[in-house]
Amino acid sequence: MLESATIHAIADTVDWAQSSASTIAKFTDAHPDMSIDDSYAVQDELLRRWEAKGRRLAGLKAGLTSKAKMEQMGVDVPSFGMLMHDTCYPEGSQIPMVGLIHPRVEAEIAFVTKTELSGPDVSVAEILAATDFVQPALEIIDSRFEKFKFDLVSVIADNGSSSRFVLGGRPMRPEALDLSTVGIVMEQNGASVAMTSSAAVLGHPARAVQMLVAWLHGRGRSLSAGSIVLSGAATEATPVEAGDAITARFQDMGSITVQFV
Ligand code: 0L1
Ligand code: MG
Repeated sequence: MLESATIHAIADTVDWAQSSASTIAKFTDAHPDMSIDDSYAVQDELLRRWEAKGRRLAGLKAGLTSKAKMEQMGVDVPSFGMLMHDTCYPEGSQIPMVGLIHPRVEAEIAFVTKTELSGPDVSVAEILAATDFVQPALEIIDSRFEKFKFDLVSVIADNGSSSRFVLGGRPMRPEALDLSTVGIVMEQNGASVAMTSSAAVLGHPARAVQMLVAWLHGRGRSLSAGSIVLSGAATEATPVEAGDAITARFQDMGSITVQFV
């Protein structure tokens, strides 16, 4: 593990880069021995600082949970990150480009839990029973690393590129649909840019929640009731610019539109 002073210094850099929309070099350039555990220690330090400033944790994100995303980013295991309450935008929002560097949009299925989930091996059935509702979501990711190039250790320290997220469409009870076969189409300015099925997320997006709960268990934690969980993008992320309108249509679950201004 890196020394605590180094974890704090990396958290300083991430916090500054995120709040000033500035790019930084990968952390592994300066710290080649940095580990994934170090990166999650950076996330813990970021959360400590953010909560001290009054920011609230709304939930957690699983990232890199589809083959398309893993191939796009050149990694082979998922990442987990924090969703802060003040980064949630309502459906139909105009999302300012100010404060963003080179954002990309992902269409995801969100889970909102109603009971606590804990343990090393919760089943998909247990995840669904603990889910209050599932809902279409957009995640706007924005890597703080130059040219969106990083390794797994660095991107986890950057809170998994978390930047903004939007919940919309139709909240549904999970048993009201087959979550493993939800068709998803993403449009940019009216043209289709991605078309996929929720199956691309580990065969069933609840498996991303399952992995998240197991990972939390390994850290002596649980997923509390009332958490929002983004299960990860089923497609590659779509780069956006000011003026772009993005609509994601989810079979039987409605659609979400946002505009970047
Ligand atoms: O939510 C995601 O899938 C992003 C995880 C981090 C990697 C990236 O920035 O694409
Ligand atoms: Mg995502």
